[in-house]
Amino acid sequence: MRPLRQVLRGLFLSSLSWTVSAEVIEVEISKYQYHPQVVTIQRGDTVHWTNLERRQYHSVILHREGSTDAKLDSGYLFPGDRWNHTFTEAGYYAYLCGPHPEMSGRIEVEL
Ligand SMILES: [Cu+2]
Repeated sequence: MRPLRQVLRGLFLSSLSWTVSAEVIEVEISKYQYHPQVVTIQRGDTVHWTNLERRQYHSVILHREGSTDAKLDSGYLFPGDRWNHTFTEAGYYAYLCGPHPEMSGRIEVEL
């Protein structure tokens, strides 16, 4: 068994590297699509969605595959609106647009 001090140090270092490496990833919404449609990120990263349409509103309804957590819903994003979410758990997240369920995207969060 590893000494407690070593374990704590490991935890500290991993949380530190999280903070240092956390990134913001942009996803644009235009022409009824999310760009890019699939994004691979690291745990702790934040994804920003921005609606670049001229007139059409969209939304982001997100859930982690296999989880029973409530879905996250951005609400309507009108032209120029932004919404973000920070992913703290690894896994595959599928999302779609409330008004246009044929619009879909995916976030893959690596450990
Ligand atoms: Cu939409």
